[in-house]
Formats: sequence, structure tokens, C-alpha cells
Amino acid sequence: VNEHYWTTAPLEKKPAAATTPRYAVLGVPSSAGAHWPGQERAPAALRAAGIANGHGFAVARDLGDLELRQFRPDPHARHARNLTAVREVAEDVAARIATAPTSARVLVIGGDCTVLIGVVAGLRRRSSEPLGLVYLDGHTDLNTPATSPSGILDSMGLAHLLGHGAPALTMLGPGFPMVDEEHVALIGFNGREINADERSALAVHRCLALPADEVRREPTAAAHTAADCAAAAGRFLVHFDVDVIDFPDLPVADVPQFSGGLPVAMVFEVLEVVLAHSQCVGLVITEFNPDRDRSGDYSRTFVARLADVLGRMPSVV
Ligand SMILES: [Mn+2]
Repeated sequence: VNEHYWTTAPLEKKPAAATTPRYAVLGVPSSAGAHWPGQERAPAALRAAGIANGHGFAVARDLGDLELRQFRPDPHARHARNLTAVREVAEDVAARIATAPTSARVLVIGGDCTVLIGVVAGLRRRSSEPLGLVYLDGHTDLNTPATSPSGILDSMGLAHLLGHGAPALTMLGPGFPMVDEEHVALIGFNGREINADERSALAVHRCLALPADEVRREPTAAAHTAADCAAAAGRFLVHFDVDVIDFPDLPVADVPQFSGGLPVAMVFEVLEVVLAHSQCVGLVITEFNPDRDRSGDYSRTFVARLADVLGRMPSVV
């Protein structure tokens, strides 16, 4: 990480040019599906750093922030902890996203990874057409309540989108499964961090799998391959779990990865490619934990880099 890109001031509000990409912005302050509290404060921290100030892009509509939902231990639900709260959040997200203007892309600020289930459901309620997924994450999230060692739903999001797991989440649709395996591109996961059940799920599913080692060799080519795979659905959404970034490079992830993650510059290189794709309909940011960032410096750095790639998105969806 180069010292010179640590910024000190939040990005200021900026008048948008007519040609800049347009977004509907939604904050989802929830750690309901997480391992512990923290992520519920990400929308506030990232808004304070200027994420919704339209730097590089136009805010077509600010849908605001949903109700704050902080993690609580759920000792008796060993296989799917806090399922009721996770479902309520996902349902609220879906209802709000379904009202987003179709002329704009969505920028969703999570929240834990289960927020994505609500965003997919909302986009499919807005238009029932298929939706592909670029899954940029340090993990595969292919555990189900039957295989998960922890029962933490945060690590089971993709499985549910593919139709495996608790019906309370898999049936949030319309569409079952909510996304088709062949339109899902997993990119950047650490092959050494996935368990045996996830490994066999990966082998059985027809998803495209581009592990971190492969991305490191040729990041731009991997990003194009992932975007093309997801775009075959007709339109696609980008899921961005910040734990795909190697923790010492930008320490903001809820569950840190040491050495197995990607360099921060490489992650934004990948984002630049997939977000520039004309069939991309939005970005979901998850797993940002402001507890890692008492000064706000990392939030401002993150937002500055993000503004740069969001501004490159084409304005026509
Ligand atoms: Mn993850």
C-alpha cells in the first residue's frame, strides 16, 4: 500500500455532469447474520466518508438507510442463527430495492453478506428477468445450515441464492433458485479457507470458479471472464465482500484474511472491469466493519477508490 493514497478529508458533494453514471443508493445497517456486532455501523461510516455524495457518479435517488439491526447471539439455533432477523432484513431490502428507479443502477451499502439475498430478490421483483452474479469475496459462502460448522448465515449467502438451505431465504424470490449456477462467477476466494463441504459444492455446481491464485496471475483477464459469465444472464449484479482484500493492505474486513487475500489495488482493478460492463446493474458492498477504523482514515481511502471505479460505469444500463 502506497502511503500517498491515504486521504484525510471526506469526499465533498459534487454536482453531477449529465453523462455520469446514475445510482440509487441504499444503506443496510445490519449485522443480523454476522459473527458479532460491527458491520451495522458501515453505512454511517461510509456515508460520513462521502460515499453517497455523488463523487464521480450521480445519485439518482437516495433510498436512505434501513432500520439498524445489531447482531445478537442466538444460542439455541445452532444451524441457522438469527434466521428470523436475517429474513426480515432481506425482506426489507427486497421491498426497498424493488422501488428503485429502473433507469439507475443500485449501490447497496451493507451490512453482512446476507444483505445480498434481499438485493437479488428486489431486483427480480422489479423485473423478473434472470440475474447473473459476480461474487467477489474471500470465501465461497456455499455452506448451508446442514453443513455449516458455525450456523452463521453470513457464510451461507450464495448457497441460498442457488436454492440450497433455509426456505425462509431461498424462497424470497421470485424465481427459484434466485440465480442460476451457470450465471454465477466466484472470483477471488481463498482456496485454502474453504471447507470440505464447500469444496464438494463447488465441484457439483456449474458456477465459474476463479480462486485468488488465478486472479493474482492475470487479474484483468479473470475479471473479464467473470463479467462475461454473469452477463450471459442478460444483466448482472456485483457482490463485493471487502474480505477479498488482504487485511494488512486495507484493514476493514469483519473477518480478516492474512496473506490469502488479494492486494487492494488488484481488487479495484477487478472492480473497474466488471463495473464498466454495460450489463452490470449494480454493486453490493458487504463485511465492512468500522470497528477496524477508529480514525476514519480507512473509510475515506476506501470511498475514494470506490468513487473512482463507480465513476467509470457507463450511464446506460
Ligand atoms: Mn467473505
